Amino acid sequence: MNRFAQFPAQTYRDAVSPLKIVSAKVIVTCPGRNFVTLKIETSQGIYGVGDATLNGRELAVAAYLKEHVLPLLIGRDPHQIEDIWQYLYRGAYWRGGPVTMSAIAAVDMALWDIKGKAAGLPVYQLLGGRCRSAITVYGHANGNDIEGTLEAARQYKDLGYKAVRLQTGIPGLASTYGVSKDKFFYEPADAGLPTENRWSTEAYMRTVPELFEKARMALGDEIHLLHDVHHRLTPIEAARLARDLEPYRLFWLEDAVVAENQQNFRLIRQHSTTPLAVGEIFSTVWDAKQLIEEQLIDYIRATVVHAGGITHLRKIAAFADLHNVRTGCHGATDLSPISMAAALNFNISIPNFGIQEYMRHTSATDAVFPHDYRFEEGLLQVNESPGLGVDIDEALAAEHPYRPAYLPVNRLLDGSMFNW
Ligand code: EZ4
Ligand code: CO
Repeated sequence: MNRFAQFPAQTYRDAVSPLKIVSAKVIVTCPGRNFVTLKIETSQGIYGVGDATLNGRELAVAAYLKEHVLPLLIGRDPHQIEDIWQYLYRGAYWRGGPVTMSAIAAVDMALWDIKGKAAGLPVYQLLGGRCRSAITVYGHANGNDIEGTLEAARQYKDLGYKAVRLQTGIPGLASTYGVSKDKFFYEPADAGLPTENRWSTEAYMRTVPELFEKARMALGDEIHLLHDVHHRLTPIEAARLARDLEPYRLFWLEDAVVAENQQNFRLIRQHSTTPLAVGEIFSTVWDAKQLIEEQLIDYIRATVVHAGGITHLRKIAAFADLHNVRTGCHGATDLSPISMAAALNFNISIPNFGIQEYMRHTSATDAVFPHDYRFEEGLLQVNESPGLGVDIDEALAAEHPYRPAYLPVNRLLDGSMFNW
């Protein structure tokens, strides 16, 4: 017998099912802010949509998809989600990174959408069904000063939110992360060239504990309070802030330090019991391996669009579940309603869901992306329609052409470049 005999020469482009991918296109639209959407069409008229938005670098992902991914999809069986994922990930040779993983994510979402529509089931049913009745979300309360932030937080409480993130302007700084011009719709990518912010860690460290002390007094013990440091502290500074915030029992302290060096989080852990969240900019499980394995964090913020789609996020979540880490998917407005729909189908199907970030899209965005999910009393209800329960209105999308928009950059008071 020939030891080197091969399996039958099936080409994996051949559809196992009768369904075939016949066309795919990338749609860039700016209904108030930029979104990149992938639409994959099949031989049986079923199509799927995926989000490929990477804030401030949108056209890089659009080009990656158009030039290097779409030609590889035509003729494939859209049901082969895992194989297509592996083909795009391993097959590129150049693994990972936000551009590649956002492109793969868009394909993955669109394929799950197609599978759901072909089966006549919402995607979460294909992922194992419901593990909970609805998805707890947190909103963003912010103000130019502590009083303004508390006022916004009261409004979220009145809307039924069970969790709210608090960010406040810092005395002495003209602007900072998380404080919006329009109080309900925060969009940091606000200019054709990056806006310059100035930063003082000292001023920030003085203000935040006072914010949370007053917030507990004003809002009570019941509501979950969260805060995003947005990568601006060193490990020892973060350890001190996390310790100073302990009396106010935060749900989490997010992105306390830059996570490129995963062991940064050890020092914070040694000094504080404030729960830690990180990972909105992670692309793969490898960005979080040590963080999860050593239980250095409590919540992993990796999200469906920037971390390779539902297929890869499920693996991250399963790995996290082994280590008592829950999910807390990124859900800012730069993630389109397609990402939100995918995240909700994912969240409802996994055992270790923690919380979902939810920033409202503007009505212009909602009109371009009609969707079935809905907010009720601090919870998001998931679609019961087949697939992801979200669509793109292409005619409307075409009325909003792309506009260059960058995230801000951040400098210390002496002018040194810093993390935004
Ligand atoms: O700054 O999505 O927790 N949410 C965040 C976001 C990010 C934006 C960047 O595009 O940190 O507001
Ligand atoms: Co964040």
